[in-house]
Amino acid sequence: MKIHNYIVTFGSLFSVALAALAGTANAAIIPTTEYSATTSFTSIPALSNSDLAEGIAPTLDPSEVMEAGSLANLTDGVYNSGYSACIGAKYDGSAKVKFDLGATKTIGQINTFGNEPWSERNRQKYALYGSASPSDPGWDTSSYTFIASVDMAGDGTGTMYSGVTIQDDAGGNVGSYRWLLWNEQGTGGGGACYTGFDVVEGLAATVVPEPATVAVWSLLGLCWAGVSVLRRRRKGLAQIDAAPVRRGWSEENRVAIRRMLDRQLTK
Ligand SMILES: [Ca+2]
Ligand SMILES: [Ca+2]
Repeated sequence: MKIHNYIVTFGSLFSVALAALAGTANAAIIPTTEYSATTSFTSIPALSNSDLAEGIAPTLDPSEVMEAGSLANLTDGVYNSGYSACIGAKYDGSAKVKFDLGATKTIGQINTFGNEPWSERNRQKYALYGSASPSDPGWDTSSYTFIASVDMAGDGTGTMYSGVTIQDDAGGNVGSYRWLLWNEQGTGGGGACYTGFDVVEGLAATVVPEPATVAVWSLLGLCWAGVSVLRRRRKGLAQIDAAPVRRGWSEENRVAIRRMLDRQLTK
């Protein structure tokens, strides 16, 4: 590789590092949504049967009733095809469900799955809140930290399932919470039906360097690597220059050898 190419490469890496540095300022918890005719999604992680919410019993706001199904279908690790967990029974556009993870956990993703036993019921629309309180924060959203809101475009007609994944767009965690308050807000058809609520464990909350620190050290590392490569190249060239060069016979020697051979042959 020529020195010019090294300079271009270092320049590109420097730009990438600066872009990463700039990007960290805009990190946000962003929902991604998708309708699917089957349980196979392209942009939503598969339903998990080993997430932090698996097997726990969600509770419904005592002022609400189930429209159909059971909240246990949210945390059973399987896709349900019928009346899974249909909430918003009073058609008032709000039904809260609470999840207690038992202890504050680092959450990497929250993935929710809707299904459609009736038209439009797989359209997901809700706001999600979290709390790390050691005691039950109750049903008032103001006692929680807002995490994200979801309002799927379209009505999902013709598709059986819907998926939503809530993640940090910069690859970080969603947050550390014990309690999740899920405020389902209904759709045009009334209540919505869900078949999965996954709380996926995030990266361990150990000492994580600030993004800016990581970027600076990465840049220093790249510079050191670049200088080392150039040094090796220079050293290699100097060694070649200093090495003794094998030269051919001089004209004088050739003449002397020919004379010796001629003398031997004429004897
Ligand atoms: Ca699950
Ligand atoms: Ca289920």
